Amino acid sequence: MNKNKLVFSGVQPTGNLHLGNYLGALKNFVALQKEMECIYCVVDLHAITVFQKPEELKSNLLETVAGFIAAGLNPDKSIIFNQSSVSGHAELAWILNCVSRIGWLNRMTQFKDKAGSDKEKASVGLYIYPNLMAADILLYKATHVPVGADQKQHLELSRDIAQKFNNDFKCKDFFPLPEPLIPKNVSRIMSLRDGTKKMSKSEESDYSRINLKDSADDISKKIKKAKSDSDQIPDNLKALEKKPEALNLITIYSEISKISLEKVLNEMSGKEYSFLKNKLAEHLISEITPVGKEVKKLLADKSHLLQVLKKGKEKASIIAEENLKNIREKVGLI
Ligand code: AQP
Repeated sequence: MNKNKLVFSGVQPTGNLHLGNYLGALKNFVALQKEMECIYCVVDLHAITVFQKPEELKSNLLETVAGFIAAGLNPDKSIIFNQSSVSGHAELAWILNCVSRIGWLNRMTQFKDKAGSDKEKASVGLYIYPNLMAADILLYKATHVPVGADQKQHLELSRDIAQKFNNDFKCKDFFPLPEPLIPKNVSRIMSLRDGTKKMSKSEESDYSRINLKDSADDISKKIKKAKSDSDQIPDNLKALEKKPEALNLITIYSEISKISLEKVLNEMSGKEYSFLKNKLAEHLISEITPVGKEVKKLLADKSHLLQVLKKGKEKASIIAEENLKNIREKVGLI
């Protein structure tokens, strides 16, 4: 266990966890807990930057914790808690709102994507979301952040904020500059309906994603209906450049079967996509449905999940309070 490295990452409780969260984040979280100290947070304050029905938010929170544990996170090894239970996240976010620059936030593409065409109507919280993300990471002085590629820009902003804080308050190396840990091949799993959009919890069509709780039957149907290509499978990646849906299916297959992309193309070139889809569905069913069953089992005893959150909050609070004391001191707050 490397004591000089600390991992922090968060997942929003905005709906069902899906294959993108699983391959882009959760699998990486599980692997890292063997090597480093890890803090995994259900970021409910991030979720409310877009309106959430209160009852749904509560049940999504528990469902996300169940997803963490079902995917293999061990609450005795990793700290698992929800963001709003440690008030230091909000306090540090305010301090960092005063360090971060409006020009920096104006460049964030996720705000543009999520706010859509009428950004005047988006919440202020959605706009300053990346400052809260920086606070989440810096509150624990985390050194490594496992995320999907969609979060790379926010993480770069966290580094800029950390650097500016260290410069402004003349405390070189006070905040470490957090490093992203982005999975190489599966940095971005795309929608099964539109290969140019990422697979997402809030996408309206359930056919756009594989949920961890999907049954074997759901998975088969969704993969069968997934957009692919009328041509046969090519023998090289270049030929897939303008075929994002086909590339997405091949990428998912490569990741889930642990066969390199090149090898998949070697083995499957000249075959119809229906052949790939059948094999992909088989692999997904054998890897994802046991996780989904475990999620359902864990949700049957909510007291266990609440206990995990309580214990995680206690451990996270100790680190957060100690760091906040020093942060207040640097800023000149009494
Ligand atoms: N499609 C994806 N491919 C790879 N990684 C992904 N992640 C999310 N979608 C994909 C990674 O999962 C982690 C948790 O993400 P999140 O739930 O906190 O927020 P998100 O990225 O905004 O996820 P969604 O599903 O798109 O949620 P909504 O629809 O509510 O906005 C992150 O590490 C993310 O990179």
